[in-house]
Amino acid sequence: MPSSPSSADASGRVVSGHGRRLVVEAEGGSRVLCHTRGKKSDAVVGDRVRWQASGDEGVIDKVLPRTNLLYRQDDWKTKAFAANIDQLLVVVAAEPVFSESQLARALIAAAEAGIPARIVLNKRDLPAFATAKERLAPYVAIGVEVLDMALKKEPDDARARLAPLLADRSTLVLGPSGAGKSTLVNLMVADAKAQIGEISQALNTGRHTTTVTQWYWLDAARTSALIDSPGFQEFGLHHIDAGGLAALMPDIGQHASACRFYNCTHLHEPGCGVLAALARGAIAESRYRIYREIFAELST
Ligand SMILES: Nc1nc2c(ncn2[C@@H]2O[C@H](COP(=O)(O)OP(=O)(O)OP(=O)(O)O)[C@@H](O)[C@H]2O)c(=O)[nH]1
Ligand SMILES: [Mg+2]
Ligand SMILES: [Zn+2]
Repeated sequence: MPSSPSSADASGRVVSGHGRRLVVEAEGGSRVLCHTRGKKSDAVVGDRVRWQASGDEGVIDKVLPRTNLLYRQDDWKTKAFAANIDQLLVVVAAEPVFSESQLARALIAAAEAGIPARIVLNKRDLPAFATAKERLAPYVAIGVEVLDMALKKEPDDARARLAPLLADRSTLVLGPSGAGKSTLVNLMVADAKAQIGEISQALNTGRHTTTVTQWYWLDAARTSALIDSPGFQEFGLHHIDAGGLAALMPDIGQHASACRFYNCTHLHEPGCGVLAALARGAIAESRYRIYREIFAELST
Protein backbone atom coordinates (compact mmCIF):
# COMPACT_ATOMS: atom_id res chain seq x y z
CA MET A 1 0.00 0.00 0.00
CA PRO A 2 1.28 3.45 -0.79
CA SER A 3 2.19 5.57 2.19
CA SER A 4 1.30 8.86 0.54
CA PRO A 5 -1.60 10.75 2.10
CA SER A 6 -4.86 10.38 0.23
CA SER A 7 -5.04 14.07 -0.49
CA ALA A 8 -1.83 14.16 -2.57
CA ASP A 9 -1.32 12.69 -6.00
CA ALA A 10 1.37 10.08 -6.48
CA SER A 11 2.88 9.00 -9.76
CA GLY A 12 2.83 5.46 -11.06
CA ARG A 13 2.53 3.24 -14.07
CA VAL A 14 -0.41 1.14 -15.24
CA VAL A 15 0.88 -2.45 -15.24
CA SER A 16 -2.28 -4.36 -16.02
CA GLY A 17 -5.90 -3.78 -16.52
CA HIS A 18 -9.27 -4.63 -17.76
CA GLY A 19 -11.68 -1.87 -18.70
CA ARG A 20 -11.92 0.57 -15.84
CA ARG A 21 -10.10 -1.62 -13.33
CA LEU A 22 -6.39 -1.00 -13.63
CA VAL A 23 -3.43 -2.05 -11.53
CA VAL A 24 -1.01 0.81 -10.91
CA GLU A 25 2.55 0.31 -9.77
CA ALA A 26 3.62 3.07 -7.41
CA GLU A 27 7.12 4.55 -7.47
CA GLY A 28 8.31 2.18 -4.73
CA GLY A 29 7.09 -0.88 -6.64
CA SER A 30 3.91 -1.66 -4.70
CA ARG A 31 0.81 -2.31 -6.76
CA VAL A 32 -2.69 -1.07 -6.15
CA LEU A 33 -6.00 -1.65 -7.87
CA CYS A 34 -7.23 1.62 -9.30
CA HIS A 35 -10.34 2.90 -10.95
CA THR A 36 -10.59 5.71 -13.40
CA ARG A 37 -12.82 8.67 -12.91
CA GLY A 38 -15.79 8.95 -15.22
CA LYS A 39 -17.30 6.39 -17.53
CA LYS A 40 -14.69 6.21 -20.23
CA SER A 41 -11.31 4.86 -19.31
CA ASP A 42 -8.46 6.36 -21.24
CA ALA A 43 -5.59 4.89 -19.23
CA VAL A 44 -3.95 1.81 -20.72
CA VAL A 45 -1.12 -0.52 -19.76
CA GLY A 46 2.19 1.31 -19.97
CA ASP A 47 0.68 4.69 -19.16
CA ARG A 48 2.33 6.88 -16.58
CA VAL A 49 -0.37 8.28 -14.35
CA ARG A 50 -1.06 10.52 -11.38
CA TRP A 51 -3.25 8.74 -8.87
CA GLN A 52 -4.39 8.94 -5.28
CA ALA A 53 -5.26 6.39 -2.66
CA SER A 54 -8.88 5.97 -1.72
CA GLY A 55 -9.19 3.41 1.04
CA ASP A 56 -7.51 0.17 -0.04
CA GLU A 57 -7.75 1.11 -3.66
CA GLY A 58 -6.86 4.08 -5.80
CA VAL A 59 -8.25 6.53 -8.29
CA ILE A 60 -6.43 7.64 -11.42
CA ASP A 61 -6.63 11.40 -11.83
CA LYS A 62 -4.51 11.99 -14.85
CA VAL A 63 -2.74 10.18 -17.66
CA LEU A 64 0.64 11.76 -18.42
CA PRO A 65 1.62 12.45 -22.04
CA ARG A 66 2.54 9.32 -24.01
CA THR A 67 5.44 8.72 -26.34
CA ASN A 68 3.18 6.42 -28.38
CA LEU A 69 0.07 4.27 -28.27
CA LEU A 70 -0.47 1.06 -30.18
CA TYR A 71 -4.10 0.26 -30.82
CA ARG A 72 -6.49 -1.25 -33.26
CA GLN A 73 -9.65 0.37 -34.50
CA ASP A 74 -12.42 -2.02 -35.42
CA ASP A 75 -15.70 -0.81 -36.88
CA TRP A 76 -16.99 0.65 -33.64
CA LYS A 77 -14.47 -0.20 -31.00
CA THR A 78 -11.03 1.17 -30.21
CA LYS A 79 -8.83 -1.39 -28.51
CA ALA A 80 -5.60 -0.14 -27.02
CA PHE A 81 -2.75 -2.62 -26.70
CA ALA A 82 -0.27 -0.52 -24.73
CA ALA A 83 1.33 2.90 -24.44
CA ASN A 84 4.95 4.03 -24.14
CA ILE A 85 6.52 1.00 -25.78
CA ASP A 86 9.90 0.94 -27.49
CA GLN A 87 9.41 -2.07 -29.71
CA LEU A 88 7.01 -4.77 -30.77
CA LEU A 89 7.55 -8.52 -30.96
CA VAL A 90 4.87 -10.18 -33.04
CA VAL A 91 4.79 -13.86 -32.12
CA VAL A 92 3.36 -16.30 -34.64
CA ALA A 93 3.87 -20.06 -34.75
CA ALA A 94 4.02 -23.04 -37.04
CA GLU A 95 0.79 -24.11 -35.36
CA PRO A 96 -1.87 -22.86 -35.08
CA VAL A 97 -1.61 -21.58 -38.66
CA PHE A 98 -1.42 -17.79 -38.46
CA SER A 99 -3.33 -15.27 -40.51
CA GLU A 100 -0.89 -13.32 -42.68
CA SER A 101 -3.44 -10.54 -42.88
CA GLN A 102 -3.48 -10.14 -39.09
CA LEU A 103 0.31 -10.18 -38.99
CA ALA A 104 0.50 -7.54 -41.72
CA ARG A 105 -2.02 -5.40 -39.86
CA ALA A 106 0.01 -5.50 -36.66
CA LEU A 107 3.08 -4.35 -38.59
CA ILE A 108 1.11 -1.57 -40.31
CA ALA A 109 -0.23 -0.32 -36.96
CA ALA A 110 3.30 -0.39 -35.54
CA ALA A 111 4.67 1.52 -38.53
CA GLU A 112 1.91 4.10 -38.15
CA ALA A 113 2.72 4.52 -34.46
CA GLY A 114 6.47 4.71 -35.18
CA ILE A 115 7.25 1.54 -33.22
CA PRO A 116 9.95 -0.82 -34.57
CA ALA A 117 8.82 -4.43 -34.90
CA ARG A 118 10.30 -7.91 -35.16
CA ILE A 119 8.62 -11.25 -35.77
CA VAL A 120 9.19 -14.34 -33.63
CA LEU A 121 8.30 -17.51 -35.53
CA ASN A 122 7.79 -20.07 -32.78
CA LYS A 123 7.52 -23.88 -32.64
CA ARG A 124 10.48 -24.64 -34.87
CA ASP A 125 10.19 -28.22 -33.59
CA LEU A 126 6.92 -28.84 -35.47
CA PRO A 127 6.74 -30.20 -39.05
CA ALA A 128 4.57 -27.27 -40.17
CA PHE A 129 7.46 -24.91 -39.46
CA ALA A 130 8.91 -24.93 -43.00
CA THR A 131 5.62 -23.82 -44.56
CA ALA A 132 5.19 -21.08 -41.99
CA LYS A 133 8.71 -19.89 -42.66
CA GLU A 134 8.01 -19.67 -46.40
CA ARG A 135 4.95 -17.57 -45.74
CA LEU A 136 7.16 -15.06 -43.96
CA ALA A 137 9.52 -14.59 -46.91
CA PRO A 138 7.89 -11.29 -47.99
CA TYR A 139 8.54 -9.89 -44.50
CA VAL A 140 12.19 -10.90 -44.55
CA ALA A 141 12.39 -9.21 -47.96
CA ILE A 142 11.11 -5.90 -46.59
CA GLY A 143 13.70 -6.02 -43.83
CA VAL A 144 11.66 -7.28 -40.89
CA GLU A 145 13.82 -9.48 -38.70
CA VAL A 146 12.31 -12.94 -38.24
CA LEU A 147 13.57 -14.94 -35.26
CA ASP A 148 13.06 -18.70 -35.62
CA MET A 149 12.58 -20.25 -32.21
CA ALA A 150 11.22 -23.08 -30.17
CA LEU A 151 10.38 -21.21 -27.00
CA LYS A 152 9.26 -24.36 -25.23
CA LYS A 153 11.46 -27.00 -26.80
CA GLU A 154 14.72 -25.03 -27.03
CA PRO A 155 14.39 -22.46 -24.26
CA ASP A 156 18.13 -21.83 -23.78
CA ASP A 157 18.62 -20.88 -27.41
CA ALA A 158 15.57 -18.60 -27.33
CA ARG A 159 16.59 -16.94 -24.07
CA ALA A 160 20.15 -16.26 -25.24
CA ARG A 161 18.96 -14.63 -28.46
CA LEU A 162 16.11 -12.64 -26.92
CA ALA A 163 17.93 -11.25 -23.88
CA PRO A 164 20.06 -8.67 -25.74
CA LEU A 165 17.05 -7.53 -27.80
CA LEU A 166 15.00 -6.87 -24.69
CA ALA A 167 17.56 -5.02 -22.58
CA ASP A 168 16.84 -1.44 -21.48
CA ARG A 169 13.55 -1.00 -23.29
CA SER A 170 9.89 -1.88 -23.09
CA THR A 171 8.71 -4.57 -25.49
CA LEU A 172 5.11 -5.41 -26.28
CA VAL A 173 4.46 -9.05 -27.19
CA LEU A 174 1.55 -9.36 -29.60
CA GLY A 175 0.13 -12.19 -31.66
CA PRO A 176 -2.66 -14.69 -32.14
CA SER A 177 -3.82 -16.99 -29.36
CA GLY A 178 -1.68 -20.10 -28.88
CA ALA A 179 1.41 -18.71 -30.61
CA GLY A 180 3.55 -18.70 -27.47
CA LYS A 181 3.47 -15.13 -26.13
CA SER A 182 3.09 -16.16 -22.50
CA THR A 183 5.64 -18.93 -22.98
CA LEU A 184 8.08 -16.23 -24.10
CA VAL A 185 7.27 -14.01 -21.15
CA ASN A 186 7.63 -16.85 -18.65
CA LEU A 187 10.94 -17.81 -20.22
CA MET A 188 12.36 -14.32 -19.85
CA VAL A 189 10.76 -13.17 -16.59
CA ALA A 190 11.98 -15.39 -13.77
CA ASP A 191 9.41 -14.17 -11.24
CA ALA A 192 6.48 -13.70 -13.62
CA LYS A 193 3.99 -15.38 -11.28
CA ALA A 194 5.03 -13.18 -8.39
CA GLN A 195 4.79 -10.04 -10.49
CA ILE A 196 1.27 -10.85 -11.58
CA GLY A 197 0.35 -10.90 -7.91
CA GLU A 198 -3.01 -11.54 -6.41
CA ILE A 199 -4.75 -8.52 -7.84
CA SER A 200 -4.05 -9.29 -11.47
CA GLN A 201 -4.52 -13.01 -10.98
CA ALA A 202 -8.06 -12.27 -9.92
CA LEU A 203 -8.55 -10.31 -13.14
CA ASN A 204 -7.30 -13.23 -15.23
CA THR A 205 -9.27 -15.81 -13.19
CA GLY A 206 -6.58 -18.48 -13.54
CA ARG A 207 -7.20 -19.21 -17.19
CA HIS A 208 -4.50 -20.65 -19.41
CA THR A 209 -5.20 -18.25 -22.21
CA THR A 210 -4.21 -14.68 -21.42
CA THR A 211 -7.14 -12.30 -21.00
CA VAL A 212 -5.39 -9.30 -19.49
CA THR A 213 -2.49 -7.22 -20.78
CA GLN A 214 0.30 -7.37 -18.22
CA TRP A 215 3.51 -5.38 -17.81
CA TYR A 216 6.48 -7.33 -16.37
CA TRP A 217 9.91 -6.14 -15.32
CA LEU A 218 12.84 -8.20 -16.56
CA ASP A 219 15.33 -6.76 -14.10
CA ALA A 220 15.41 -5.58 -10.52
CA ALA A 221 16.46 -2.10 -11.63
CA ARG A 222 13.21 -1.91 -13.66
CA THR A 223 14.76 -0.71 -16.89
CA SER A 224 13.61 -3.54 -19.17
CA ALA A 225 9.95 -4.48 -19.51
CA LEU A 226 8.01 -7.14 -21.36
CA ILE A 227 4.28 -6.78 -21.90
CA ASP A 228 2.15 -9.88 -22.42
CA SER A 229 -1.19 -9.43 -24.17
CA PRO A 230 -4.25 -11.50 -25.02
CA GLY A 231 -4.28 -13.11 -28.46
CA PHE A 232 -6.10 -11.14 -31.13
CA GLN A 233 -8.25 -12.40 -33.97
CA GLU A 234 -9.24 -9.12 -35.49
CA PHE A 235 -7.12 -6.09 -36.20
CA GLY A 236 -9.10 -3.18 -37.58
CA LEU A 237 -7.09 -0.27 -38.97
CA HIS A 238 -9.84 2.31 -39.30
CA HIS A 239 -7.60 4.94 -37.75
CA ILE A 240 -5.45 4.81 -40.87
CA ASP A 241 -6.20 6.89 -43.95
CA ALA A 242 -6.66 4.70 -47.06
CA GLY A 243 -4.42 7.04 -49.04
CA GLY A 244 -1.60 6.54 -46.55
CA LEU A 245 -1.81 2.75 -46.46
CA ALA A 246 0.74 2.03 -49.19
CA ALA A 247 3.36 4.12 -47.41
CA LEU A 248 2.96 1.86 -44.35
CA MET A 249 3.61 -1.25 -46.48
CA PRO A 250 7.14 -0.60 -47.76
CA ASP A 251 7.11 -3.29 -50.47
CA ILE A 252 3.99 -1.67 -51.99
CA GLY A 253 4.81 1.95 -51.26
CA GLN A 254 8.27 1.88 -52.79
CA HIS A 255 6.71 1.47 -56.26
CA ALA A 256 4.22 4.33 -55.87
CA SER A 257 6.74 6.89 -57.07
CA ALA A 258 6.41 5.30 -60.53
CA CYS A 259 2.63 5.86 -60.66
CA ARG A 260 1.29 8.30 -63.25
CA PHE A 261 -1.21 9.86 -60.84
CA TYR A 262 -0.10 11.31 -57.52
CA ASN A 263 -3.30 10.09 -55.87
CA CYS A 264 -3.17 6.60 -57.42
CA THR A 265 -4.95 3.98 -55.33
CA HIS A 266 -2.94 1.19 -57.01
CA LEU A 267 -6.15 -0.73 -57.67
CA HIS A 268 -6.92 -0.08 -61.36
CA GLU A 269 -5.28 3.13 -62.60
CA PRO A 270 -3.38 3.19 -65.88
CA GLY A 271 0.33 3.75 -65.46
CA CYS A 272 0.33 2.39 -61.90
CA GLY A 273 3.83 1.54 -60.71
CA VAL A 274 2.52 -0.86 -58.08
CA LEU A 275 0.43 -2.88 -60.55
CA ALA A 276 3.43 -2.97 -62.90
CA ALA A 277 5.65 -4.26 -60.10
CA LEU A 278 3.03 -6.86 -59.20
CA ALA A 279 2.84 -8.01 -62.84
CA ARG A 280 6.59 -8.56 -63.02
CA GLY A 281 6.64 -10.42 -59.72
CA ALA A 282 8.37 -7.71 -57.68
CA ILE A 283 5.57 -7.65 -55.09
CA ALA A 284 4.38 -10.83 -53.34
CA GLU A 285 0.82 -11.65 -54.34
CA SER A 286 -0.24 -12.21 -50.74
CA ARG A 287 0.96 -8.73 -49.82
CA TYR A 288 -0.92 -7.07 -52.65
CA ARG A 289 -4.07 -9.05 -51.73
CA ILE A 290 -3.75 -7.77 -48.16
CA TYR A 291 -3.27 -4.21 -49.42
CA ARG A 292 -6.48 -4.48 -51.45
CA GLU A 293 -8.40 -6.05 -48.59
CA ILE A 294 -7.42 -3.33 -46.11
CA PHE A 295 -7.85 -0.52 -48.65
CA ALA A 296 -11.41 -1.69 -49.30
CA GLU A 297 -12.14 -1.72 -45.58
CA LEU A 298 -10.80 1.80 -45.15
CA SER A 299 -12.75 3.15 -48.08
CA THR A 300 -16.23 2.15 -46.94
N1 LIG B 1 5.58 -27.56 -29.89
C1 LIG B 1 5.78 -26.40 -29.26
N2 LIG B 1 4.82 -25.89 -28.50
C2 LIG B 1 5.04 -24.71 -27.88
C3 LIG B 1 6.26 -24.01 -28.03
N3 LIG B 1 6.17 -22.86 -27.34
C4 LIG B 1 4.94 -22.83 -26.78
N4 LIG B 1 4.25 -23.95 -27.09
C5 LIG B 1 2.90 -24.32 -26.64
O1 LIG B 1 1.92 -23.51 -27.27
C6 LIG B 1 0.78 -23.36 -26.41
C7 LIG B 1 0.36 -21.92 -26.31
O2 LIG B 1 1.35 -21.17 -25.65
P1 LIG B 1 1.05 -19.81 -24.90
O3 LIG B 1 2.37 -19.25 -24.53
O4 LIG B 1 0.06 -19.99 -23.84
O5 LIG B 1 0.39 -18.97 -26.08
P2 LIG B 1 -0.15 -17.47 -26.04
O6 LIG B 1 0.34 -16.82 -27.28
O7 LIG B 1 0.20 -16.82 -24.77
O8 LIG B 1 -1.74 -17.66 -26.16
P3 LIG B 1 -2.94 -16.71 -25.60
O9 LIG B 1 -2.63 -16.33 -24.20
O10 LIG B 1 -4.17 -17.54 -25.74
O11 LIG B 1 -2.98 -15.52 -26.52
C8 LIG B 1 1.18 -23.96 -25.07
O12 LIG B 1 0.58 -25.23 -24.96
C9 LIG B 1 2.69 -24.06 -25.17
O13 LIG B 1 3.20 -25.11 -24.40
C10 LIG B 1 7.30 -24.62 -28.82
O14 LIG B 1 8.41 -24.12 -28.97
N5 LIG B 1 6.99 -25.80 -29.42
MG1 LIG C 1 -0.92 -15.94 -23.30
ZN1 LIG D 1 -0.37 3.17 -58.37
